[in-house]
Amino acid sequence: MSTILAEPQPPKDQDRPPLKKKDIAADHPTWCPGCGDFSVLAFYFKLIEKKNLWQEKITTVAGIGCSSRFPYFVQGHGVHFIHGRALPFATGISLTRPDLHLFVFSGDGDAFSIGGNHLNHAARKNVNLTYVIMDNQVYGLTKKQTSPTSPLGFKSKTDMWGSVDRPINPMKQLIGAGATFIARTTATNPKHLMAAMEAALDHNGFSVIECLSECTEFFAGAFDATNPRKGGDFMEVPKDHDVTNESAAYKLAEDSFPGYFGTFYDVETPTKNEKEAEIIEKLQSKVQGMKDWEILKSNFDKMK
Ligand SMILES: Cc1ncc(C[n+]2csc(CCOP(=O)(O)OP(=O)(O)O)c2C)c(N)n1
Ligand code: SF4
Ligand SMILES: [Mg+2]
Repeated sequence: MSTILAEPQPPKDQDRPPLKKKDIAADHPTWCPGCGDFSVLAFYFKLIEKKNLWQEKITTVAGIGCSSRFPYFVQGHGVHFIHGRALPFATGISLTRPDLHLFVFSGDGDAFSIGGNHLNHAARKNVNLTYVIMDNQVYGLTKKQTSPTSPLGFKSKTDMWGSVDRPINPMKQLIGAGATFIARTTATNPKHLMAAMEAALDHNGFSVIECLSECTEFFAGAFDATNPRKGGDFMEVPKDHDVTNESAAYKLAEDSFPGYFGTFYDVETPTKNEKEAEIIEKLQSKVQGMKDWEILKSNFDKMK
């Protein structure tokens, strides 16, 4: 007599133990000792643990740069894409797989220099993803060139006599671009960094964090002025700041370096994901029951 064996069933979500760091950590990070990027990675792991996210529910995307090595160090789906092009690639993932938590990591060069145009468009379209810009005010991977956030007078391989170009103000740029959640933090303040990452993840839409992350190799001490342990001042966004007021956010961003830390702007508006899903649903109801070739033929007939 034959016995019919039951098909093995995947564990139900409520029976699955939450991931621990050892389940999510992949290769040992290859950053220089003391690099601020270690801290961002550590809090990414903590966030995944805290939010009970499993590997198949997250995707980590990055461009090129020291900071963009991120996906290699995460045991999960990830893409190390072209320099400056992480956001268009991630936009495709976000629109086709709205069930995933999508995180994109970039450096200041990747985000504001070669990828500056993509950043503007992903922000104005309000694509649902979380974007962390690890700003060290220098090109680290390529060994010290001036970046769009390097301060005036910064001596580098591209500006041996000191940079003469005014640096961009990341907060002003992001507000102007139309990002719907904008926060500023630093790798040396773990509690603040974790809170910023959690708030960004909880936001529905394009959430972006500028995280000051020191390059100990090519711009050591760049952020001492933000670190009370180094005699600096960590100035939080005032408690009465209205995060839904764009002009107030812009006013906060006008403060000179080291500036404020916290959430500058946070508003809910429909995402590109929601708007496209609506269009697709409407159109699908019109072609219900039709074969693919019939839909194509009807479209071609309309063009005649
Ligand atoms: C199309 C293209 N142009 C230039 C480069 C060379 N390149 C690699 S990383 C990089 C800049 C890295 O700086 P940043 O984005 O600030 O990252 P960091 O290394 O500082 O974390 C440049 C110019 C490249 N890889 N591809
Ligand atoms: S070069 Fe700078 S940014 Fe790159 S790993 Fe080293 S310390 Fe970090
Ligand atoms: Mg950089």
